[in-house]
Amino acid sequence: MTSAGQSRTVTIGAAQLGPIGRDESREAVVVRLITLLREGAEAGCDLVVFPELALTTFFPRWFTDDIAGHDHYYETSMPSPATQPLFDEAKKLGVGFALGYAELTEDGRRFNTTVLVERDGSEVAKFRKVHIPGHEDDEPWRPFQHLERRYFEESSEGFGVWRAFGGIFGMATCNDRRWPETYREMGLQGVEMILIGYNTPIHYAPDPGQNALQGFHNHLCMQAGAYQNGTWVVGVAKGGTEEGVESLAQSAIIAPSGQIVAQAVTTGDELITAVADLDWCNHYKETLFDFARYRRPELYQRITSQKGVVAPPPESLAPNGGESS
Ligand code: CDT
Repeated sequence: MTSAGQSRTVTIGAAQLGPIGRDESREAVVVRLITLLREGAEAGCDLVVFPELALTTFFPRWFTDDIAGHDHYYETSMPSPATQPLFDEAKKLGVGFALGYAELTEDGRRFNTTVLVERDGSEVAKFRKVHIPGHEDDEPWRPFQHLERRYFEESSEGFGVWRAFGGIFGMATCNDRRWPETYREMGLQGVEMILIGYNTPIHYAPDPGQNALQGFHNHLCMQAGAYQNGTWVVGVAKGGTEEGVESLAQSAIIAPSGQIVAQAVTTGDELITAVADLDWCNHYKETLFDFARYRRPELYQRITSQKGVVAPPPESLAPNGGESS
């Protein structure tokens, strides 16, 4: 509640998707999206959030010599003839949505993009994924590949926020959620709800010891980001076993306290909802995380001036041989 006593609430739906097969048409997927959207409308949702790359299978798991070999997985316009029915239905129902897709621009650039659309059908913004994980080149030793760095360019647009749905909204995509800078960049712009779609394979080839922790790490980073910035976070999976690859589900709606208030229980198409009070953010933004009062940016210079780790010199090179005086 605000001090004046009115509450600002957004009824939010996280529309988790199960697998999308490589031969499944966009038209068939859009039917699934519309089913979830209608369920959201019945539940009173203002906004329904779909996952990353929600129109096709997760194609970066396959190598093609020529990058254009995967062009058919990209959208060259949004809406497109195949996605127009989703836009039309959302406008008719008065429900906004966020939709992740592969974007191929007119000048041939490839981004992992999310579009945010208001309840009246107007586009609020497009967000292009900033942190692109995985690898660029063929690595056939892996049971499956994660070639996002071959098929997508890193966005240099950063993390914007937009006034929409009666609050301040931001977006991030999958791997972005693991980086604290993602949330803090938006936190410093007063964000009140961050929408995040993800495709997270359970098997992590470079270090399979992390496999069993995928669910823990997913919630750990989003809950921390929510709490440390006093914001709602909506994490939405494309989960289940897609083309033989098992991916994490566990979509979650997280309050500014860091608590999970709704969580998916299946690995398939499933809508979870919550009534999000945006003024709850202020309990954190105006107390422990009163940035203007407590932050010390003058002591955080490395965060923007340095990319990799610069460790102290080895003890043998230290002026006093590493002995503490
Ligand atoms: N889609 C996406 O960004 N997935 C990554 C997998 C990392 S493993 C290469 C993630 O962070 O969940």
